[in-house]
Amino acid sequence: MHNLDAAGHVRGESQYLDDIPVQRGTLHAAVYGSPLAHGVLQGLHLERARRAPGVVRILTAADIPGENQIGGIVPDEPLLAEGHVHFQGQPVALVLAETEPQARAAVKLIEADISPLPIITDPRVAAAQGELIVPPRTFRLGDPATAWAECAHIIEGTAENGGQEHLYIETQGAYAYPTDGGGVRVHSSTQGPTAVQRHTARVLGTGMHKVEVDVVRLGGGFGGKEDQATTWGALAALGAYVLRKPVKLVLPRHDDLRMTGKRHPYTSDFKLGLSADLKLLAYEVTFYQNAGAAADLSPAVLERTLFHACNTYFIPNVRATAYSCRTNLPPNTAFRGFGGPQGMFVIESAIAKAAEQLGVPAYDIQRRNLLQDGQVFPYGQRVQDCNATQSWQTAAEKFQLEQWQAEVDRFNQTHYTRKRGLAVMPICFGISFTKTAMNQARALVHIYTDGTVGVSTGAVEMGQGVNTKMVQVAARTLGISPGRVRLETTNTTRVANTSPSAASATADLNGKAVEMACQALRARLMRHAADELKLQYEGLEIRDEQVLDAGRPADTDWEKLVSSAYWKRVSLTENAHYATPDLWFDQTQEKGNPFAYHVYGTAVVQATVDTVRGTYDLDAVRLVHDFGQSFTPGIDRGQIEGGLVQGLGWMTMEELIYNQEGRLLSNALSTYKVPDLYSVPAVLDVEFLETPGHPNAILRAKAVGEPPLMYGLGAYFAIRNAVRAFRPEARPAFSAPITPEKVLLNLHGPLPTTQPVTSAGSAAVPAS
Ligand code: LUZ
Ligand code: MOS
Repeated sequence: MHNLDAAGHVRGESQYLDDIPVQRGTLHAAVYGSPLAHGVLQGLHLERARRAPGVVRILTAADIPGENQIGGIVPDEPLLAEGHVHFQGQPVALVLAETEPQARAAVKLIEADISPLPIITDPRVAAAQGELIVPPRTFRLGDPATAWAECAHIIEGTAENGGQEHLYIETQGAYAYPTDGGGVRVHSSTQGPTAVQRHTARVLGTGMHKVEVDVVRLGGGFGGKEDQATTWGALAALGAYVLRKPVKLVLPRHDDLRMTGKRHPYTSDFKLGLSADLKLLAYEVTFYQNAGAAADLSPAVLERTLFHACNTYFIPNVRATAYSCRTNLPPNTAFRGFGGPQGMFVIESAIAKAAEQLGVPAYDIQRRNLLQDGQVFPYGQRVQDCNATQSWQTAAEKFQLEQWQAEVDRFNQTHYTRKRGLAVMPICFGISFTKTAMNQARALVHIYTDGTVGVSTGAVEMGQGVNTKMVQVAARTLGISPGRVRLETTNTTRVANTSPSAASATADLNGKAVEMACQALRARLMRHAADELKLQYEGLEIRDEQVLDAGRPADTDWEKLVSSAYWKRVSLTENAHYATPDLWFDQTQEKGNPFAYHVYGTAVVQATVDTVRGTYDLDAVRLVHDFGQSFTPGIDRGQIEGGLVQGLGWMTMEELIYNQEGRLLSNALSTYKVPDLYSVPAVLDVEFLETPGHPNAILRAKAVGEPPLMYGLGAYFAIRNAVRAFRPEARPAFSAPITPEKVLLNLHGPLPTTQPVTSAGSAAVPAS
């Protein structure tokens, strides 16, 4: 089955927020953001902006009828700044005008009196000053303190990664209008309709029942709209509520880049102990997360870093500590992988450093320490149905790893201006929201009297193909053609209290609810058929829209059956609730069973470095991935390709640069480089691992959204290996992204004697 959206996208017919017809009288909004990253807000000069052409009203914190608070996990984030500003671009005032250009022009006439306060951009500085978002957390297994004595080798070091801009093609935005009875309807480009609803109600000082949020689809989310769509939804709703007029707020790209949070930069210290035969015996790691100016989702991201601190390796003695550090940057947020990639980059760096000190290939260490059934993760969950070794061996055989490495070595012996590097990147990713309560979903299914079907869920279509999956689940379960099924918009009045579409779990959670609703409807229809046709219920089934009795066609089909059920007053609507079984987590012990299952896979990455210029090509990525029993292989392969390339970009070229004043310098696509078609490896080979899938996965097709991003880490290590093939004494810092500038300096620059501990995990440059 093709992706339902494919034709509409290609023809430009698919509806996004900006395609919703604009009602007469709609006002257009633009946001005035703080010009300084930290200070006391003494006063606002709005007079000139108020007199500007087309301006109808300017709203500030004082106009908020309810609570000026949108913090999801910690209540530390005002919708509009009040008293203090904490990051550059923090929303301070909302201009409402007759046209969008008028609103944006008026914003430029606003000035603020701000007495500056000291600005922190570096998470280690924040931690040293006690600026923590939440208390630190530590995951423990065994006892590293005593294990060091048994280690033949102990490797210590530092690793850091930069942030990452989501760069969804559709920027943040919302369109809100007043509804009958004093409510408001918000069309929002959000992954979390309920989050927008909840915070809008809070800001307006009304009940959630008066706020309806509707989502057709997003032009990309990647985590950037899991929590941070709320600001723009609530601002548009505030305007609509106060003025009783429709209000549209769509961020221009430049505002979106500078005002919204991104993937968290981290800087981390590691200590890894190995036995003489390269078994990992002990690991201590401390993560400093650059959270930005408010909590947002940072505590949850931090937690997932700890969950994935050992990637796909068993280490019997672990102590992993994580600090969420408050800085004066825009609050960083969810981004595909959600802290997992940051944790995995550190253990892979530690292994790479161990390999180079011991003079062995990193893959010798990786291979000897893969997880196996019966072992235990540091967070207490038992390793079950583990495909780590299977995926590694399949990759090693299919891609002839040893010969491949030998070819790379031969190439390097005979070439000087180009050098090659190879890296293996195995992954393990836990599927479920780490907050157990969020692992629930509902579906509402209507069968209409003509036999067509409408399905509503809490899933948000953001290009990942979840609507196509939901249609497949409904059609398969009911035994009818997918052409009869329509996926409705995601709407809080049809499906309430939803979790955001996130954590790779959306198809599983919502799909299970759809499956349950459709199973109930099918059973009800089969009972009705049994009554009508005087047949045994047990022998009845429906396949390809034909009712079968003990495998032979009975005297009714889908359409006739539905119609007759209606006339006999049988309910044709079902609402189902799904909650993932057997999940729990005890935060006082940091132990539990947080994940429904894990996804495994192994990628091999080859890079070629131009040793004169420092530029490089990613020649090939060949990977074996555990899809379980995929029922949408085209969509799932697309998720692998997209996630991988997003990971490659983060590791190699996407470099967020804030200056010491907390101003984003890489604030446009001329200064922030993202992968394009030419960055995609010439060879991109995706092999489906033969596995039975998992019963907690929808139709045994395992979650596929986030895991592939982490294959991209392999690019960092492949490039690093190529640099060292040219200059064996080079010790490139474990500092991602490994841009061509860094490669060039490592090829020809001075050799650092010790690895420098630098700042924010995003390159810091002096204020200009
Ligand atoms: N969001 C969240 C997520 O709230 N909890 C999670 O565990 C998660 N994981 C991945 C992406 N988003
Ligand atoms: Mo996401 S990082 O699953 O919104």
